Amino acid sequence: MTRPLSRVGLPGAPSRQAVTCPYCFASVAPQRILFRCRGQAGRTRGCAPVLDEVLAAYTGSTAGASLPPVFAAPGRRGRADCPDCGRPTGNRACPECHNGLPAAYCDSPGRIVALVGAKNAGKSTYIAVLLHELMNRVGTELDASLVACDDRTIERYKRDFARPLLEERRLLPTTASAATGPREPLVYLLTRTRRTRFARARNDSLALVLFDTAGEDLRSREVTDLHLRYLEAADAIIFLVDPLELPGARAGAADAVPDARGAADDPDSEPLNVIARVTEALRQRHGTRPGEPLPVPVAVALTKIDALRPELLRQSALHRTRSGSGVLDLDDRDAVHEQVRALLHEWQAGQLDTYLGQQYAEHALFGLSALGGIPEDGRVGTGGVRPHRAEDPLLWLLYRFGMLDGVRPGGP
Ligand SMILES: Nc1nc2c(ncn2[C@@H]2O[C@H](COP(=O)(O)OP(=O)(O)OP(=O)(O)O)[C@@H](O)[C@H]2O)c(=O)[nH]1
Ligand SMILES: [Mg+2]
Ligand SMILES: [Zn+2]
Ligand SMILES: [Zn+2]
Repeated sequence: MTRPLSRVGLPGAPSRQAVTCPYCFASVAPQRILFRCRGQAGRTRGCAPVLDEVLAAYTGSTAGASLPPVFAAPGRRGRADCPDCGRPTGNRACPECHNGLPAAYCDSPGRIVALVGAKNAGKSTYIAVLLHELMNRVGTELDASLVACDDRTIERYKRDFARPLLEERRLLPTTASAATGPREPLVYLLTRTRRTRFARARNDSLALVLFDTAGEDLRSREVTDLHLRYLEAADAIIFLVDPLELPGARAGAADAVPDARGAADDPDSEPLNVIARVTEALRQRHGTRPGEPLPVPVAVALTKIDALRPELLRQSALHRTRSGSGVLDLDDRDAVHEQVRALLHEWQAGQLDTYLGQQYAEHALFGLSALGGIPEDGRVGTGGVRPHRAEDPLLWLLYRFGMLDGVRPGGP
């Protein structure tokens, strides 16, 4: 089974490692990170805002790009004095795209989690629900706060995810290709307070960078440049698979489930082909030889398990709810992994499991439902959004990153 990665680079041990910008995915040496003047505040004098053209080019709009200037400085303990107005500042910015880099992010190299999957796999729905769970129930369970790193993330999460799906209960539209407009990741800092018996409370941070890729953009080999950089920068992958798209799984679908509208007769959108393209991108960055497994942990989750026949899941690990005690239950983890593996083989999708085993040092299988029920007429089903095991892949990744303990309730 799984062992946590070494704690190298995690908070506590300040690192001089390069920081990957969560917005443009450039790898930046710490001494190259810029400072941004804090500007005027009340009666305190400081630099006036000016249009930051680099930032405006990144966001594709001048709105919100009028800010006090950035400057390069050696800085001490993350602070420097503005050369123009003399005010000290601790605000940091990426030298490539000028987006703000939170101090906690610069101190602890962010973990970038890439979320991928074919068209219609359930990615956008999953992002909406996962973030909501982390801000509420799961956040409370883990003693973790999830804070957006910029105002655009807050606004876009509300406008494009939470309001339509969670408030108005409308299904989300198909994500438009990045070719039709600039796309930006949602950037959050997840901070966990850990209280151990002997040590004082300690905070661990993880940057959660979610980029809602359009399934359409992962169809072709010419994945856009930003996608490629995103995938190359990923420290972990969550790969979503719609079980109803798997060859043998239709028979396992509940009667109420309409025919799949996604990949059915498009080989480029088959889960195996999508993950193969992602794997190629990762290999370029890691420079591994073809036979060598990639070190990036990959969580593969079957989405929409509410749409499977109830008898497929009855009395099974997937059907249970997690105990929810702020640790990863490794017995439960093994049981779910084995059950999903068995389902994949039963559905003539064992190839997927075999391929992942060959290409990645570690992959873990999951089954989840973001909505908790079959939607009707473009709307969430009558009980509202009731996620089931949606947080499981993330909990496993936290465990792999050394931010969550694993226990075996049934003994070692
Ligand atoms: N039954 C069920 N259906 C779901 C669930 N999540 C998503 N769906 C269905 O799958 C459809 C596609 O979900 P999206 O989240 O838009 O999929 P996507 O991967 O973002 O698709 P693209 O943006 O086109 O790449 C939704 O409109 C729902 O009909 C779920 O948990 N249960
Ligand atoms: Mg989408
Ligand atoms: Zn200044
Ligand atoms: Zn950047």
